[in-house]
Amino acid sequence: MNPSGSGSATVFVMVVDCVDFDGSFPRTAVKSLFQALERIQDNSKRAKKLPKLVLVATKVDLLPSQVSPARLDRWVKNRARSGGAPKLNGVYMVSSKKDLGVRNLLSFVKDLAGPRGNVWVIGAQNAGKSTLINAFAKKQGAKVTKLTEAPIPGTTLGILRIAGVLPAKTKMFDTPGLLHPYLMSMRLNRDEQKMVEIRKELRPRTYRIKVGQAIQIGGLTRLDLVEASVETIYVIVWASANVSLHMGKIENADEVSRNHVGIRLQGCH
Ligand SMILES: Nc1nc2c(ncn2[C@@H]2O[C@H](COP(=O)(O)OP(=O)(O)OP(=O)(O)O)[C@@H](O)[C@H]2O)c(=O)[nH]1
Ligand SMILES: [Mg+2]
Repeated sequence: MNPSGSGSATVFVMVVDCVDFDGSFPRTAVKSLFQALERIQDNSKRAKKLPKLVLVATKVDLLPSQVSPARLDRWVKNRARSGGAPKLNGVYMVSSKKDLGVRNLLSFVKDLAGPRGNVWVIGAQNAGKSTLINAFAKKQGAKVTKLTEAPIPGTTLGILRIAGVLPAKTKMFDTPGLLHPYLMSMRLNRDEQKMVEIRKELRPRTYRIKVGQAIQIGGLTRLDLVEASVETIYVIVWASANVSLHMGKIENADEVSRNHVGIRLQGCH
């Protein structure tokens, strides 16, 4: 059965990076997309052609393995709702690298798109769009040119039509990632971006700090505990293992960063 009911639906596959959900969730694009969808919906004659939206949280292999799938599912839906995504046709957690959930997602997208649909893979830079399409192609055993995947945001520069993965008359497009100028990674150079990139399963690093103490997060940022209503607080840092952390007194923190940023405290020079 074709759930789109029309045989040719437009499907947006919105790819979000699990380990940087808020940073990779395309808020502005989602807002304008939904405003456009609402306008279409108001025009009841065209209601059948309503585009479909599938949210894909990718790179689940990087999350700590003890995170339960049900909890993750709830969390993703919550974050998406607060990010402004009202109605989703489907929510999928996948790993293109470890081939988790790719088959299910692909068959869902195929059903939604129907035999002559258009599938647009959209999302923030570096979210994992091209890698996901490559994983689709591999699943299909399609002989298509592999799309370029890279840890550097802004790898795909134009809209690319990918033939041979979905049925003949269905079109699938890879798109350049949307830019989030507020992301810290946008201010780093390529080497630094590679350094902060999360390549292995994330492990939390926990500190117990009191007022007057600071945690230096690589050369990226520093957290000073200036005031607290309790004696100590726990701080959990989720970052690539390549980003070294340092805890100490606030009064010494400037000196620590002067002496060690770029050497022992990496992530930025
Ligand atoms: N561990 C892991 N890494 C992934 C996964 N999917 C993508 N990546 C990595 O994430 C980085 C970005 O992947 P791309 O597919 O190039 O991302 P994109 O969304 O196409 O990026 P732009 O073309 O810049 O918009 C690459 O280093 C990939 O290897 C995944 O499922 N697991
Ligand atoms: Mg790409």
